[in-house]
Amino acid sequence: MSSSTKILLIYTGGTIGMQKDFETGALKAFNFSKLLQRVPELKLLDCTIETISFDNPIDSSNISPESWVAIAEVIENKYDFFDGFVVLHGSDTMSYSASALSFMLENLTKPVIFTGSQLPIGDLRTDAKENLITAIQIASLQENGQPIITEVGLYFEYKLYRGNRTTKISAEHFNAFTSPNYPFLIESGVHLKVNQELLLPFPEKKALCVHKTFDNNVMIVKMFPGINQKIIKTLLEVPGLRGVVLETFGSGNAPTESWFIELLQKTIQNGIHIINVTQCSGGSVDMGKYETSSQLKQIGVISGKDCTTEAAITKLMHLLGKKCKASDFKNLFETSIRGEMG
Ligand code: ASN
Repeated sequence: MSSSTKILLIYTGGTIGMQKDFETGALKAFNFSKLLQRVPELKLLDCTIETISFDNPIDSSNISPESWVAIAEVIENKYDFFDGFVVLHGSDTMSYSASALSFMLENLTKPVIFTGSQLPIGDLRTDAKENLITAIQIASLQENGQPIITEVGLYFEYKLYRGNRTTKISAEHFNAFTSPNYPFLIESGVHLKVNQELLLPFPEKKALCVHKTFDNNVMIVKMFPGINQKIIKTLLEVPGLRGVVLETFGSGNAPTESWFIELLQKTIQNGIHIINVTQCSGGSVDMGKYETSSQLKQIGVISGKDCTTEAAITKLMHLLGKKCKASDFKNLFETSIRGEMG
C-alpha cells in the first residue's frame, strides 16, 4: 500500500451505518458523513480514501437488481480514478450482491471488496471498525504497481472470501459468513496472509465491461419431503417464468415420482431453465450418482455443481438478461465465469 493508492468507499446502507430510532428502538440507516466522523482511524491509513453514498442508504433486505446497477455504475464511472473499491453493504443479502456484481463486472483488474458489520459502528463492541479498516487495506494491496486482488471479494471477521462463493450463516456471530466450497483468499492476523494461488488470475487487459441487465422472472424452490403436486404445478406454470433454482437433497437428488419428473420435463420443454443446487451447506450436485437424480439429468436439468444458491440465482438472472441462445444456456450455466463453481 502507498499513499498514492486511491480507494473509493461506496456506502449502500446496512447495520454498519445504522443507529437506534429513539421512538421505536429499531435500527435505521443514517447519513454517511457521520460514519466517517465515527472512524477517525481511517485518517491513519496510508492511502487516500474518497467516499460516495447512496442518496437513501438501505437495509440490505431492500436491495434489488436496480441497486446492483447503481453500485456497478459508480464503479464504472470512477474506474480509472481509483485503485480499488470497498462496498459497505448490509450483511443480510451481501452474498447475493457480491455474486451479482461478480457477474456484472467482466475483465475486472481492480479489487471490489464488500464488507459490513453485525453491530453499528457507534456500538462499543462493534465489529465494523475492523471490517472496514482491513477491507480498505486489502483493496489497497499492490505488487509492482498492480492490484493483487482483481475480483469481487467479501471481507468479514478476519477473512476475505471470493464473493460469489459466500453465504450468510449467522445473524448472531461476528463470524457471519462462510465459503463452503472454496477456501478463503486472505486471512487477517498479525499480517495479511494472501493465498495467492487461489486468486482469479489477472485478466488479459481488455476494457472493463459492465453487464447491467437482469431478468428476474425466476424463483427458488426448496424441496422437502411431502412437497405438494398442486402447489409446485401452479408455481411452475406462472406466466412469464424463465428459470428456476431447485434446491435438492444431498448431491442433487429429488423424488422419482412420475408426476414430479413429468412436470419438470414439461417445464424444460416449455423453455424454462431448471438449475439443480444442493440444499446442503457444502458439497456439489452430481446428477446420475444416485437413481434419484438420474432422471433429472436425462430430462435436461442444469447442474449448479457446487454453486451457492445466491450465486446460482444471480447467475441465472444475469445469463437470462444477456439473452443468450436457449440451446447454449445449459453449457453456459455449467461453465464457471467468475470462479463461482468448481
Ligand atoms: N439488516 C442489516 C442489513 O442487511 C443486517 C446487517 O447489516 N448486519 O442491512
